[in-house]
Amino acid sequence: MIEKILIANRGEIALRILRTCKKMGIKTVAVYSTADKDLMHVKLADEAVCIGPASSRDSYLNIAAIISAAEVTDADAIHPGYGFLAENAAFAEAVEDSGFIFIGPRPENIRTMGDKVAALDAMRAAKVPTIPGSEGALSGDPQEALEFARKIGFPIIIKAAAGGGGRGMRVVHDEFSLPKALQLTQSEAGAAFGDDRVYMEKFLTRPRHVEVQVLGDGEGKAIHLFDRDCSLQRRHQKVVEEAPAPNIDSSSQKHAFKACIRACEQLKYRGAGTFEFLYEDDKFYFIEMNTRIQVEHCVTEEITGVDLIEQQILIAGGQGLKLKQKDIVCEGHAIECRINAEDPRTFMPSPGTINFFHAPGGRGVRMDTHIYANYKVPPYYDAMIGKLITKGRDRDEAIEIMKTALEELLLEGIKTNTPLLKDTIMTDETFRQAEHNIHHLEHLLEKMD
Ligand code: MV4
Repeated sequence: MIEKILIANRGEIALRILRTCKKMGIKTVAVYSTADKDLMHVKLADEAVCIGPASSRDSYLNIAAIISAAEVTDADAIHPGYGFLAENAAFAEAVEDSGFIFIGPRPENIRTMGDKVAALDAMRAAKVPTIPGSEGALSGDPQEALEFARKIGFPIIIKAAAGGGGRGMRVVHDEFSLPKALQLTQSEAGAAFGDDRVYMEKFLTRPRHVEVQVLGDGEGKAIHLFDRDCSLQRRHQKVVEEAPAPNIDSSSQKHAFKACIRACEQLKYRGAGTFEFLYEDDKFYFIEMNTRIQVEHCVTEEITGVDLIEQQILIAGGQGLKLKQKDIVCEGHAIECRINAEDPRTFMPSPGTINFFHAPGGRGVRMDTHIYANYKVPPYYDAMIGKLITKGRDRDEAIEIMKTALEELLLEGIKTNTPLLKDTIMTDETFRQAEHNIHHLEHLLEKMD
């Protein structure tokens, strides 16, 4: 039984986890850096431990400090949230070796999904559709690479096995550029990750980013909780997400959902996970699996009514997965806007004191944020200060509620991306028709200036 959870994170997700702990009658331990003593969840937690200075390297990424905090407070389990140590297999291992429950997958599954070559091997074994490519690491021989590329057809993309989330990849358009591109991607990967393995895929030119939420019991049973579209992004930072993914071919979708469940069953996957796909011409292609709760989990909660953090805690506590696939129904449509402390035109971070804050509300509106009036956004961490989520009977209604909610969101003292969300994105005809792909927002921003 889990009676006390240490929350190894900060900001809105730390508060999100704390809320579910309170609902479940579980005691909470907040850990915080010296720059974060005024965080809302630190005030609300049963106990709070300072784990180091502002720099995340010395606090939120300090494994020894976090485990010490769990020891002195006698916590039973550690929830890593997202980012920081959430997908660090060595952390999950250290947590378990110290006698605590890691609220997440087994370290071995985290490690497999961190190695994109191993992840693709696991997916092919489970018959999850992948992009035509080298099916394994390239040897580094330019002749071998050229043969793969000719078979697949240009353009191709070379990706680092240790990369992911847009790091360590290079698009190649012709045979002439291939040898240099191969060498560069390899040496950059070696320098950045200490692992120079790379692989090749056909480059899809106008895909959507569609992902599937899953829950596994760790013993070979798993369910899916439908999909999300996260195509609206800039520089690999998602800006707007929604669930379910609109305009998806229903037969391809059924196959993708079944394949995700099959993969979880083969891996004996434990807890919450996300299968990321590129979706083009009515087909799904697996690219990566995330072994954590994600920022955008809220839109899935809104359409299914499932508290995903609660499910993570129940599974980690050994209560298994009580939910059956037939219990999971998709109702309505949800949209999430990420609210960032940044200049809406230049995207420069805008930390500082929030002089005034009014959160939007009303039917179909949820705002997950840790901010409050006179809170000072520190300059040391991610610019995301909250998420505005709306839910409607259908996509059009969710968008209309979002427009009203964005107008109602009042925040003074720092710059935020609210004007971009309200005036540019929610009124954009391509977005409103759900005809956008992963490049759309960047094209839209180019046209603006
Ligand atoms: C791709 C691709 C096109 N073709 N792979 C970028 C992040 C990483 N998760 C994988 N990424 C991509 N892989 C092939 N074979 C295009 C991207 C990509 C992308 C994917 C998802 C969301 C946003 C993106 C932005 C640029 C490129």
